Amino acid sequence: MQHDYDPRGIETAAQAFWDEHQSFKAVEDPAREKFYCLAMFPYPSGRLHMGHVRNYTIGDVIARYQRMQGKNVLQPMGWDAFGLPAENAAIKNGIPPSQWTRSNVAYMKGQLRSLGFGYDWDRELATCDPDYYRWEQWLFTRLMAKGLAYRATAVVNWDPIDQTVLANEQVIDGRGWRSGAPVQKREIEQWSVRITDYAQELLDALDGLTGWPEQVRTMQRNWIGRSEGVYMEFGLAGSAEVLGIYTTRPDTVMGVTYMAVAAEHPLARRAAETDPGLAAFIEECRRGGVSEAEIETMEKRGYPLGLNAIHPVTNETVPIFAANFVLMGYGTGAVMAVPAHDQRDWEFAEKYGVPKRQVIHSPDGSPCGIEACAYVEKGVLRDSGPFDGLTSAQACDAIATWLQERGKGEKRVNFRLRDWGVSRQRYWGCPIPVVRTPDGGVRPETNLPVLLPEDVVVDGSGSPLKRMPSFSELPNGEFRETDTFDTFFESSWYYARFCSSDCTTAMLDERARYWLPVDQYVGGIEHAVLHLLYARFFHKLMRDEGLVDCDEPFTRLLTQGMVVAETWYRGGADGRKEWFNPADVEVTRDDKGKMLHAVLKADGQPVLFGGIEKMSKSKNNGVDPESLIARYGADTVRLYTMFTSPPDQSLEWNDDGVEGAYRFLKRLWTLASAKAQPIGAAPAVADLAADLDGATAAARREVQAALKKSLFDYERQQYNTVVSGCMTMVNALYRLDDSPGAQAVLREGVSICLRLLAPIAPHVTHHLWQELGFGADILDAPWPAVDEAALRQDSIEYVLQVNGKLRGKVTVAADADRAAVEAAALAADCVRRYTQVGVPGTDDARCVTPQISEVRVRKVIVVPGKLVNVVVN
Ligand code: ANZ
Repeated sequence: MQHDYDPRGIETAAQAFWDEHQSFKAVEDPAREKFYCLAMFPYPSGRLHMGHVRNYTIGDVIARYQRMQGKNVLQPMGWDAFGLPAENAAIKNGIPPSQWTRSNVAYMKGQLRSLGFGYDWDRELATCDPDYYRWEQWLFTRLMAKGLAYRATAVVNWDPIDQTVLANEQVIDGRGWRSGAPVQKREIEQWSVRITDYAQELLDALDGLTGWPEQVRTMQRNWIGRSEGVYMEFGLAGSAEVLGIYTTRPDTVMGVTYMAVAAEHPLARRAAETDPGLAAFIEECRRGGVSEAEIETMEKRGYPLGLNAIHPVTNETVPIFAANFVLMGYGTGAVMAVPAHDQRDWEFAEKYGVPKRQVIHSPDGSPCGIEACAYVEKGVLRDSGPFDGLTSAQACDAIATWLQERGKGEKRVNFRLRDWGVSRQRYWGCPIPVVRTPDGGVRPETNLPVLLPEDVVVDGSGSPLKRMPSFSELPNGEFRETDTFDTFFESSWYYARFCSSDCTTAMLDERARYWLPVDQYVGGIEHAVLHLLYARFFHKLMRDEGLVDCDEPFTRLLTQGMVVAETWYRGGADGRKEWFNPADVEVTRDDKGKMLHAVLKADGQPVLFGGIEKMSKSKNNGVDPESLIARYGADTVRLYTMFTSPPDQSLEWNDDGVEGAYRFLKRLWTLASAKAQPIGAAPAVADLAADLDGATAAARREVQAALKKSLFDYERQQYNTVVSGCMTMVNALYRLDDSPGAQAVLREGVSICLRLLAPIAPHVTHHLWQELGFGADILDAPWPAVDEAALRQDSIEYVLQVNGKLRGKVTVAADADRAAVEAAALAADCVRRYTQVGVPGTDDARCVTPQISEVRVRKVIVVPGKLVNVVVN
C-alpha cells in the first residue's frame, strides 16, 4: 500500500470505479424501500461556489447514508437553465444564451463529478431542453382548458432594468430581486395561474409537513395570509353603482367617516378623466413602491374623487378619496376608513382634516382616547345604533348577519396570496404555448413543443422574439405569444420529471408514483416562499391531472445555512468601497485571537474589517472550490464543510479548518497504511472480546461509544459531530499496541470508522476499504452496529479535583452509587492532602498544631461517570 495520501489518484480511481459499476444508477424496484434524495438544482452560472458545494455535499451525505442503510436511493442532478443572466452574458460577450448556458453546464458538471457526488447522471435534465419544457407547455394548455390559466390585464411590478414583470415575491423592499432597481407599477396583459384556488389546501397541508422546519411553514402561512372578514357594499351617491370593500373589522362600521380606493381603482380612473389634478396624483402613485413594508412607512397621501359613498347602515354620505396606501391587488382595492380605530386611516384623517368617530371603547373602562393615535384594540361598541353594547366579537357576527339579510354584504375569507402571474417579456425562457387569433382571442397551441429559437442576437433592447416574424407570425393572420414563462415555472416540477426523465409520451409515467414524494429535499432558506410554494402548487396541479398520487412533493426539508466569511475593504475617494479577498489580507491577532490590525499582502497598507458576510462576488469574500479541490482533494473539502457546523447553521469559513480536515484524513491514511498488514491478518474481535486487557478494552469501549453517538447523530443529521466522533476513534486506535487482542480491536475500529466516514469522505474510505481487504465496495457494506457488551464497564476512572484543580484519579466500581464515589474520592491520598488540616503538605501546615486533624470539606460535586470536585475552605 502506498505510503503517502494522494487524494488526486485515489479520487480519480474511485470515481472511475463508480462509473464503471454504475453505482448510482437508480432502478425502480417495488420490493425495496425507496429513498429519493434531492438537493435544489443549480442555475448554470459558470462555476460552482462554496454554497453549492455545501448544499450538494449535505445531499450526497444523506443519499449515501440511506444507501448504506439498504434503501433503493435516487439522487439525480440537473440544471435550472433558463433565466436572465444568460441574456445579460449574451449581451456582454456576444454569444447566444443557449451556447453560454450549455458550456456552463458542461463545465459545472465536471466540477460536480470531481466532488464525487453519487448522482444518477442518466437522469440529468436541463430545463432549456425542449424534451423538458414541452411538458410544461402541455400542462399549461391543460390548465387553460380547465380555466386555471387565464389572461388578464393587471397592474404588475415592472422592473425597469430587467425590462420584465416581477411576481410580488420577487420584489424585495420595493426593488427587483435581481436587478435591485426600484420597481414601478405598470398595467400589462399577462397570463396568470389560479394558485388562489388552492390557497386553502396549500395552507391546511402545512400542518402535515412535520418534516419541514417550522420557520419555513410559518413563512408560507404568512405568505398565504388567510384572513376572515366581511365584504360589504356602500352605495354611490347619485348613482345605482356600489362600492364593495373588504374589512376584517366590521365591528367598526359605525365609525366610518370616509372611503379610500386604490389609485388604479376604476372609480378613481373614471373621476380622473375630468379632473387633471386627480390624474396627476394617480400618475404619481404609479411610481410609488408596491411592497407592503414600503406602504406601511410611506407618507399617507390622498386625493378626493369628488364622489360620496352611502353608508350601508346609516345612509349617511361620506367622501371618497384615492389613497396611495390602498392596494389594488388586495380585497376589492377599496376600504372603509375608520380613523378612530385604524392607524393609517387616523394619519390620513389628521392630514386631510376628515372627522374621526370613536365607536369602540375599552371593556374595562381603561383609557382609550383617540387624540394621540387610533384605538386599535377590540372592545365594546358605543354610538353604534342597533349594535350598541355588543363586544367586538359579537358585533362582527351581528353586523355580518344584518348586512346579509339586506343583501348588502356577507362574511368572506380573504387571502393575501395573489394568482401567479407567469408571463415574462424575456427571451431566454420557455415560450408560452398560446396563439393570438385575428379577432383578438387566444387559443392554446396544439402543436407542441413550441420551440424557442436558439440562434439569436440579444442586444439588450427587450426580447428578440418580438422582432422575429419567423417565430411570431403564423398563417391565417394569427400570431404566436412572444412572452415566456417565469423561470419558477420550470423549477416547480423538475423534481418529478427526474423520475421519468426519458419518457417521450407523457409528462410523467408510473415511475413517478414509485419515487415520489421526494423523501429529503435540501436547499437554501431563500426559497422558503417562492420556489417551495410554487412547487407544492404544481404538485397539486399534477395530482389533479392524475400524474402523481401523493398530495405533497417533499416529505422532509433541510434548509442549509449560509457559507459566510470575513470581508475586507478600503473606502475609495468617490465613497465606493473596494473589497479585497480574505486570502489577500494579512491579519495580526493577539494571543486571544482578537484582531489587532490587517494589511493587504500586496502593498502592506491597512484594510478595514467589513464584518462576516455571506460569500459573494460583490463582497469579494468567496473561496473557489476548484482551487481547494486541486490542493487538498474533494474528500477534504467535503469533510471540512460537514465538520465545521451542523448543516442548518451558517458555516464560517476558516482556512486553518480546511488544513485541519486534510490533516485528519492524512492521519487516518497513515494509521491504515502503517497497520495494513496486521489489520489484514487480525483475528475477529468477537473471539477475543472477553479477554482483552484493560487498555485495549478501554480503547474498544471508546470506539463503540463514539459509534453509538455517531449513529444517533446521523439520524438527526448532525454530521459535524459524526466527524468528531471519528476523530475520537482514530485517536483511540492510535494508542493500541501489537497484541493480538489490540490488532483485532484495531481492525474492527478502522472498519467502523471507514463506514461512518464513507458518506462524507467517500473516495478515501472506498480506497482503504478495498486495500485493507474488508470488501469490494464499501457502499455495499453493512452499516456498523454497536456492540452493547463492549460499552459495559466494570469500573470507572474518575478525575479528582480540589477547588477545580486536577489532583489525581480514582477507580471505582461501575455500579457504585454517588455516596460510594464520594467516599472513594475523599479517601484518595491526593484529595486527603487538601482536606485534612495539619496533614503535611497542605499550605497552612506550618501554622497549626500538628495533632489537630480537622476536616475542611465544604462541598463535593460529582459528575457521574466522569469527575469529582471537592470544594474546601
Ligand atoms: C376597516 C378597518 C377598521 C380595518 C379598522 C382595519 C381596522 P388583513 O387582516 O391583512 O386581511 N384593507 C382591505 N383591503 C385593502 C387594500 N386593498 N389595501 C389596503 N388595505 C386594505 O387586512 C384587512 C384590512 O386591511 C381591512 O380591514 C382593511 O381595513 C384593510 F379599525 O377595514 B380594515
